[in-house]
Amino acid sequence: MRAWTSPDVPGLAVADPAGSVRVHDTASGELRLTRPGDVARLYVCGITPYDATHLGHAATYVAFDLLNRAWRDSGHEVRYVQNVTDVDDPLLERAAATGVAWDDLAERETELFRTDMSALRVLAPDAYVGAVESIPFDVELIERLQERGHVYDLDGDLYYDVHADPRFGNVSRLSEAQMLEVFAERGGDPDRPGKKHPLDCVLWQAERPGEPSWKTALGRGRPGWHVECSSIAVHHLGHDFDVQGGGSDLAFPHHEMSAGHAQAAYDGERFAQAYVHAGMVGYEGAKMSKSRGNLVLVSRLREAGVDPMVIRVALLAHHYRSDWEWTDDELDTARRRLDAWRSAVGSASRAQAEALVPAVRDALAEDLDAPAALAAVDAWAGSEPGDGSGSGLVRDLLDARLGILL
Ligand code: 5CA
Ligand code: ZN
Repeated sequence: MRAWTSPDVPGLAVADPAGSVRVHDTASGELRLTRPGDVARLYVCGITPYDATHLGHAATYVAFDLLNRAWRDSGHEVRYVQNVTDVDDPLLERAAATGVAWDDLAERETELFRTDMSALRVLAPDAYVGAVESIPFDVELIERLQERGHVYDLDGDLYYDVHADPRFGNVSRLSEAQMLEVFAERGGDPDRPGKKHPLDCVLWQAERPGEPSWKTALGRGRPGWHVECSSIAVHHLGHDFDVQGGGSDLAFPHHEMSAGHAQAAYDGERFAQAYVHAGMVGYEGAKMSKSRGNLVLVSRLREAGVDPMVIRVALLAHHYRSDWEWTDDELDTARRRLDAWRSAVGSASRAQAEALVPAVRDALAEDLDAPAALAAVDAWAGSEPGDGSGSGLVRDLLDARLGILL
């Protein structure tokens, strides 16, 4: 599927001597030094395109954009893969409820997402992959699971035996009791009669009347949600890639199951080295979510004339891992900040710029601490004006590392 066009990223005239990034890994509960090989490999779970991009989505994609930019600035080539869940229950339900064809809805909202990501200067993935176009890879992975005896049939639907992967539970580090508390609200069906274990999840759903289906070696049907990300990641990145990312609501069941499928199908080969999760953005007292409808949409703000760089600064003002609540004064604060930077940049001295470079890099190297990076930029903007010899470097730094165009 077509991605969006990436903005250019300026190379910084000052090399990054440290060149390493530590991120919080949910699976170990610790900060982990990422040690990408020649190519850093990143998978970030993409949208389910049944409604427009809200600020929670945007915050998550901006967070992983910081990681992408940090790796690139420190000399790594990055291979970035993102999916689009362009067929799944919530999309089909919304399409039916609004009388729109499911594929038209998916295409329309995916296109809006592309426009929003471009406006926010989020670097595009190298492979932007739809669930529908990946069905042959899902089938291949499910067949491997079948050959290893990890799949059972329930009235034509294929279920995954959740204990097939001995490392089950290691991603989210939840007890099975805790898993059961959230499984149903996150797409699971713990109470379906006939399942061998309540946490088993569907790999392949047989054709239902009125729903789209595809004819495959598994029969007519459509893939379950988790296998989509297992097969796309394995196909486009291989096993043991550097970072699997998404919002914290994906740690369980989605990332746990995706990892389990890929590990069980490939005889225990590790799926990803680290699992990184962004906190949830709330609004009006609850997690911002398409299903609840308490949304602040990026596209609405843009239509109202808000500078996308103001939105980006507002998002970066919160550490990616924290849960936080959007309030209407976020934009004013961000606008004042950006105005101060824009009026100071013309008079940055070379010495000030050279001091700001490591301050921003060091903040981001330590678990993508954007608020600390922004505080360093504020401190520079509030210092004595210089001769303007450093303005190019400051502009490049904010552009390359923070995605902010002054
Ligand atoms: N298509 C699946 C992933 S394969 C999906 O979760 N789609 S989504 O549209 O529901 O969410 C897209 C991304 O935004 C996910 O990483 C999700 O964790 C994140 N996200 C959703 N709501 C919020 C929120 N309120 N705050 C922060 N991130 C969020
Ligand atoms: Zn996913």
